[in-house]
Amino acid sequence: MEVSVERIHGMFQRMLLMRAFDEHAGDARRANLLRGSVHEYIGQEAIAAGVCAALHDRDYLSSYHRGHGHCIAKGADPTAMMLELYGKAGGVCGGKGGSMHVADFSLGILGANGVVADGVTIAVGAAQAVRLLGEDRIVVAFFGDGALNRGPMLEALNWARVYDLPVLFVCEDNGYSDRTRTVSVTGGPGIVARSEAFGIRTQSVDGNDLIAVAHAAAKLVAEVRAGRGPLFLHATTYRWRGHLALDKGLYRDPAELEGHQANDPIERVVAWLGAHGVTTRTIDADRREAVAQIEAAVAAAQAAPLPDAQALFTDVQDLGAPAWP
Ligand SMILES: Cc1ncc(C[n+]2csc(CCOP(=O)(O)OP(=O)(O)O)c2C)c(N)n1
Ligand SMILES: [Mg+2]
Repeated sequence: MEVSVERIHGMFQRMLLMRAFDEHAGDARRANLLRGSVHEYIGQEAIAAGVCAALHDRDYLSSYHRGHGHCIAKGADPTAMMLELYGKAGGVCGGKGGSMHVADFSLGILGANGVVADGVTIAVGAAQAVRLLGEDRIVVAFFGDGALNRGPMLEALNWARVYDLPVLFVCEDNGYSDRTRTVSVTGGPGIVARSEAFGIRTQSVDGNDLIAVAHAAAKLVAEVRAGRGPLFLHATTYRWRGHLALDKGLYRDPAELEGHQANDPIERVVAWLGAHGVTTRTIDADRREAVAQIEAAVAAAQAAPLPDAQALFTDVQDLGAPAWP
């Protein structure tokens, strides 16, 4: 299944937006301009871009704590996301969710999630609903390598297989679970063996190679759409920043990071696009456009008002009387 140069170019533009968004988000958190946790996606952009390009607007997506890239890749508005990170009115969740809860139900984005592996159970629940309602959509669950060591993840894999649900599981294997090397806390032969143990066909891909991810995802998504799910994509990658914005990453060898930075997924696409007739001038314009778009998003977020105090009582689970007078 060939993916056109034009489509790869579009995915590349989304990757530039993700990079610019998280460069700002991380810096803003370190400068205490934002509250809460911010987990940067820098270095992993090819996975979200390649997978989401295979999805339709009506397809569902669930994410995890490193969730900004998935939302941008699925088409969420970076300005509404930035407003959310700044806790402002007009944010995708009304400014009440922050980085770890970015969501946009109108685009099928069921949300980032701060509880490791729990987004995967939400994805499987959504897939069960799709099946029960006879709807024509599929679900993609993004999660990290650390999620494979939590019970809910294993229950989700099992349930999806038992009911043959239309889910594509996408593991972004960056080698770390918080500040721990995942391999040092994982029993058995590894992630692929684990998903395959549930009878779920699994494909591995270099997650820093957009072209490879896009081709693998196009094929797997088409199979899930045709009713051959659930399937599993294992994408190897590396995160450039600390686990979260305030983590300086002192537990890892700087040479390890430098080695991975030389394997920048964005620069790899630049080389590929160049070899396929896209000019340096066009690429430079793309880079400027992404930065300008994020700068405009930041300016809008900084200028926007905080939510109205009454908003404290909306969108919360208990719709009864306020807990205090
Ligand atoms: C149930 C649960 N346990 C522990 C944590 C703390 N925690 C946050 S992220 C993380 C590691 C996640 O690693 P991985 O899934 O590989 O994602 P990555 O951060 O590498 O992208 C942990 C242990 C949590 N958020 N939820
Ligand atoms: Mg990880």
